Amino acid sequence: MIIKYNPHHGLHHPKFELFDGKLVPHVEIPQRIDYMIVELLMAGYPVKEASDNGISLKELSKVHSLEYIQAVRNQTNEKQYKFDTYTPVGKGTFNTALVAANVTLQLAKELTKGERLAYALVRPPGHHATNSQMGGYCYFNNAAISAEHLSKTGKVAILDLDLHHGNGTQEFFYDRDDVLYVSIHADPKLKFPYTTGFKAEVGVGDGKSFNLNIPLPLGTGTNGYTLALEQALNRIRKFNPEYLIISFGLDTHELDPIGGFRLPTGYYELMGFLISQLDLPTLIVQEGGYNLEVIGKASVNFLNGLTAGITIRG
Ligand code: OKP
Ligand code: ZN
Repeated sequence: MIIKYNPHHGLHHPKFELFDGKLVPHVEIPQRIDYMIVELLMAGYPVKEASDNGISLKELSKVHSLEYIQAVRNQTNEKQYKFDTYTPVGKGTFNTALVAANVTLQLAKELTKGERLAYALVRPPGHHATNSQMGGYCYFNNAAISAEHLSKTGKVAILDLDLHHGNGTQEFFYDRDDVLYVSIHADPKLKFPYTTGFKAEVGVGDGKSFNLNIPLPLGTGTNGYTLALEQALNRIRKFNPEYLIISFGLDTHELDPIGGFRLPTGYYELMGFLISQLDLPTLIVQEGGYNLEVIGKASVNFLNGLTAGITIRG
């Protein structure tokens, strides 16, 4: 198993977000990854620094428009490139987002060489970013860039476990039957991104029935979550992909400051174990998760569950 992070991820450090007309401290901060690294190392996981940017403009522009990439690079805060007020572009944003995409893509390439499990411990997250708009703390869609790459070798299932619906990822593959998008998230009537993530969004054209949204009520605990996860895993089994990408959010934790589900730290081990039963080469991409005290331990538990499952199956 490989775990990699970008040692310079702290160059992107949003201070505030504009929420309900007020400036509130930003939750998507560098300490998230720093705290997770400490817990993973203490648990004996091999966390390694990723090498610097090697992603090509060609790979990035398969998912994002050149105009948009330039806008992030030029620190453009113009409205046309944003769909909310939570996602500021600063001096370090372009490089940090670029390296996050790079680390994730490097690990995706490891899967094609036979690696069974890889974890991109990246920030900023990516699943809300669309072709030409940033939003929901996301700039470049790390999971989508990697799925696009892997789809050249075989079918890809994306399992989005972040509390929020991954509108960006859904949009990229909405008309395709070679990339399945399955997401379990909080009811979008009540939670960001508000306008997508409903059950009725099933895909279009060739992609019809290759998009599965499983919205759950606020307050969902372990029982409700496990039922949803079984449904998601069954759909993925039926799809029979070559690769699995997990958009891994830890904002489903009961103590998350912007969450709303009730999953305790110990539950993530079962989550990992259930997913391991798919028996697929798996790329984990870090998305959200904002309680610094719990995300490290929850992540360790998730890996414990995943790797226990892999060991049992030999
Ligand atoms: C990004 B990811 C609270 C409003 C926050 C934006 C949520 C972005 C979540 N101040 N709304 O999916 O974890
Ligand atoms: Zn989230």
